Amino acid sequence: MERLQEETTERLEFYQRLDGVHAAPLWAVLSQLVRPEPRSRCVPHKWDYAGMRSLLMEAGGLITAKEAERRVLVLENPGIRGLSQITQSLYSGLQLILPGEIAPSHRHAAAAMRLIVEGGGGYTAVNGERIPMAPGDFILTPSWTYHDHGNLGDEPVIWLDGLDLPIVNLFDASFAQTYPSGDVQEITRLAGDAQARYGSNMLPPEYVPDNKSSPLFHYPYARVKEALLQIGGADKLDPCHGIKLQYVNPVTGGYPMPTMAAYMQLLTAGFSGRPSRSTDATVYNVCEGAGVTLIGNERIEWSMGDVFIAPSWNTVAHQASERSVLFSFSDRAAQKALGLWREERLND
Ligand code: GTQ
Repeated sequence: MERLQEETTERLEFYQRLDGVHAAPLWAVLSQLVRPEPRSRCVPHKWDYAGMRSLLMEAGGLITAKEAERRVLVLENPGIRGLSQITQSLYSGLQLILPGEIAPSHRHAAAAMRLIVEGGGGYTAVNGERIPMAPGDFILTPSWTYHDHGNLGDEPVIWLDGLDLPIVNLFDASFAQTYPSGDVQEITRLAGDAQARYGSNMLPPEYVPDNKSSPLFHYPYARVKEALLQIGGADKLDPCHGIKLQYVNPVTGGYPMPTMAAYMQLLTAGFSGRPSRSTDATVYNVCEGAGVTLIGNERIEWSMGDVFIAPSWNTVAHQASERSVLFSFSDRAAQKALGLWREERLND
């Protein structure tokens, strides 16, 4: 696939005429187009939480959440600057809501996942229900559902957003609307409603979902951590991933959203993982602990709150200097649905 043709003047003249009719010779681009294996333009990178937090606070003094609509610092992969993308397929950013603020209600075709990093008293309203936010909580906003955010507490609330915007835009399938009557959607359900209906290992009889996302919007950290610790005390660790669980849609047992997958993993103190690689570029957030992850040729040192990215098909090996919990998300759901996803475990 790496063959290069010798170009004659005759051929070059021909290519020029092709260019004039908006056509091009495949043989000149074939090896770029049909790659023998993934070679991402994205690079491994870490966004240091302390630095990003102070920039977010600065943003908090410059613009209100209401004026910004969403006061977010977009995390741009250094290999593809200017596209508002952290990977080829995903958008990610850090969002701040200050006490008393409101981020007005809107809906869009893009689906969002959120991992709360800091603060109590924040909430997201989805589907007529207010979902409280606590650090480590995983919260979903399915495609085309109205959502607004607020902060009823007395400290800043910060979370990591993950959206499938680049996928929606790849398909030129983006729609968005603001809520028709005011900044805040009408609350029609009691707090904990979705948790009770769909999050108790039970479902309403013959339940038929009305969209492709999990009807459960809130996966509290306390439960996830308890599960990880319980398994960690009993089981052998996976040599690459430690103790890792994936978030599920309770109706299907599958991924929580049609495009995105998300995970929480526990690495015991001193864990030194074997390298593996997969086709889904993965965004990590450090919920607890500290360590180092070797990604391709980069060495990424991380601690609580840091966000880092492992591009597609880069080898990833985690090492934890203390007991650590890592959240991660990727486009694995989309890749699997399309039959593209691959994984390889390497022996080191
Ligand atoms: O919270 O609705 O980071 O619409 C980017 C776009 C967050 C949101 C983002 C959004 C949102």
